[in-house]
This record gives sequence, C-alpha cells and structure tokens, in this order.
Amino acid sequence: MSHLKQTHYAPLTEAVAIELALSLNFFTENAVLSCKEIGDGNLNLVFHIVDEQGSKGLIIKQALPYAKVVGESWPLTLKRAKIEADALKTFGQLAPDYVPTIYFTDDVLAVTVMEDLSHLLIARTGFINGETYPLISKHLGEYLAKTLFYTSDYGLGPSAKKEQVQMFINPELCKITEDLIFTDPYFDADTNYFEDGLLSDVEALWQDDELRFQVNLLKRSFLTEAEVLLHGDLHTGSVFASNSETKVIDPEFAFYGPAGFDIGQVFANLLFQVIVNTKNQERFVHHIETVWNVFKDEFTHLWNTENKEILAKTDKFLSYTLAKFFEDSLGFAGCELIRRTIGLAHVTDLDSIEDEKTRLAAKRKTLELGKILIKQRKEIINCAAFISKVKEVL
Ligand code: SR1
Ligand code: MG
Repeated sequence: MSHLKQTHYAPLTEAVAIELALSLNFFTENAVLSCKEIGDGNLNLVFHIVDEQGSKGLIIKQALPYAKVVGESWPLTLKRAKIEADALKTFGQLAPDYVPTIYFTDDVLAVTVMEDLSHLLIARTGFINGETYPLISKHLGEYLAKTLFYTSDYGLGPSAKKEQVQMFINPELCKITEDLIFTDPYFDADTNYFEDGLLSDVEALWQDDELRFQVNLLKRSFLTEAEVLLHGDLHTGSVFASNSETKVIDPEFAFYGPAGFDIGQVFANLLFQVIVNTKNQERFVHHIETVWNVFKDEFTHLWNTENKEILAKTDKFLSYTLAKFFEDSLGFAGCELIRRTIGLAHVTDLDSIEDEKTRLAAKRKTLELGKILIKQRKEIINCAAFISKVKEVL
C-alpha cells in the first residue's frame, strides 16, 4: 500500500488527490488515474478520480477553511467535514438506497471519499435541462420519513437521541442558516443581492412587520426545537438523480432541528420549478404531493411499528405530529423561497432566466408565495390547500 505524504491540512491539488486515492487501495497499484476538480457548490472542493483503463471511479470531497462562494474573507470551520461524514454514515444506515457509500474519511485533511455518482446528475441541473426524474419524489419522501423518524425521540429513544444531539452540535454552519435564511433577507443586509427592478418589492417585504414576526417564530423553532437529525441543506443541488436512482449528498449543515426544515426545503426547491417551468407545472406539483404523501405514509408506518415511546403511539398524537411538521414545512419553504430570491446564495432555476422581464416576474412570484406560506401556514391545513395557494400565485 502506498502512503499519503500529506498529514496536515492543506487544500488538495489534483495530484495529491490521486495520491490519496492510491493510498486507499481502491484502485490497482498500476492504475493510470486522472483527476478533475468538479466542485460547483458554495463551500468545498470536489475531485472526481477515474481509472483511465477501467470503469472505476471515486469522489474526494474536501472542505475549504472559508466559504468558496464569498472568498477567504469568510472563514469557515473545517469541523464541518466530520459532521458531514458522520451524517452521511448515519443517514446511510437509515436510508441506504438514497445515500452514497462512504469509503474513507479523515478529520485532519477534512476529506470524505465516497462512491462515484458521475452517472447521475445534480437534480436542479437535470430539472432545468428538462429531465423528469419520475421517482425522485417517492425516493425523497422515503428518505425523509426514514431519516426523520429514526433520528427522533420516537425512533431512537430519548437517551440515544441525546447522544446524537451532542455529536451533531454544528454552531458555525447553523449560524450561516440563521443569518442567510432567517435574518438577512428581512432587512437591508450587505449579504443580500437582487435586481434593481425588485427594490420596491423587497422594501415592502422589509416593512412587513407581520412577516418579520412570523419569520422570528420560525427562526426560534430552528434555534430551539431539537426534534430530528436534519440534513440541513436539502435543496435540489444536494440531490443526485437519474430516472431510477436518487442520492442525497452534502449534509454538512446537519444538526438536530425541526423536522419541517428538511421537508420545507424540498418543497421550496420543487416550487422553483413549478414557478419557472411553466409548461410542466403539473409535473412538479405532482412531485410535491408525492413527497408529502409518501413521507406521511412511511412515517405513519414507522410510528406505528417502531415507536419507542409507548404513550405516544396513538393516532391522535401521530396526527398532531404530522400536522405540526406540515405547518412548519410550509413556513420553512416560504423562507427558502425568499432567501434564494434576494439573499446571498441564489438558485439557477431563477437566475438562468435570460429575459429580465420574465425573470423578475418569476421572482415576484417566489417572493409572493414565500410570504403567503410563512404568514398563512396555520390555515393551510393539508396538501390540497397548499397546492391551491400555489396555484393562486401562478
Ligand atoms: C455561504 S454558504 C451559502 C449557502 O450555500 C449552502 O449550500 C447553503 O445553502 C448556504 O446557505
Ligand atoms: Mg451544499
């Protein structure tokens, strides 16, 4: 076995990434490897390594000590690589079909070496290119039900759950979410950016006291409600897909928080397509309904068969729990719609619309729908009512 010379943290080069791959004995000793840095996210380096003769490949992901989307002026803890690796291992045990296999992790180098998913495409990119991914919503519903149930007090038991809460304390990455999702979009913060043509819409949002009050309630929930182990950044850029497979990646924002946060991010990122993909709106509405219905059915099954809290195993408490998750998910979806429109990290679904008039019209819809979901989430009591509200805005 060859040994990696690098033992201290430094950003990997493509050559050192190859050296690391060889040291893992994943490829044969004489393999001719090629490597390309393919990371297009906001925070990390991602190397794709392939054996030029064979069909084998792997991915090496490395955390950078700063937020790539902003630059070195925004330092960011490398500890997130361990959180991400631990979350991938945890979620991989609970929902193995939907999580990449992890081969190796190193906390000092801040690297995770995992299964090559290059036969799949990032779902956001696929959707923008016209892919339909007929199974993605069923898969995400199952992934959400399994990861959220089995990490809760009901699936794990309160003592084991507390151990996990401790393991996934993630203050630095939570702070990013607290700022970028629940704070900055609601005042004139430096991190915001949006077209001049949206200024009056955005100013109206900043002056909306009821909206700001409701966002504070959602932020308090995010800060204080340790219900389940969340992925924490479950947008369509964190999902690899094909017509038959779905893999959820990048859980570096994982921590114990309110279950509706992950569900709401999935809803919101499908809603971007409902709004911009005008020819295929029904397809994405159907995806949203499927995510919720599959989640609800699978969560109900797990609640009834694997619940560790004897007194909680009643239909009444299950209904209460699902209603709370649904209400929360609408509020968090509203926050995600607004922050991806006017905050620091936008989505290509909106920003790639070339015609400015069309783009601004779409962005006004995401802002409007975001406000409605946040303010009216208590009255929107089921998925049918949710979809009617969405259609009122279209
Ligand atoms: C500075 S990080 C900006 C955003 O990128 C990540 O994917 C999260 O969504 C975060 O809010
Ligand atoms: Mg990410």
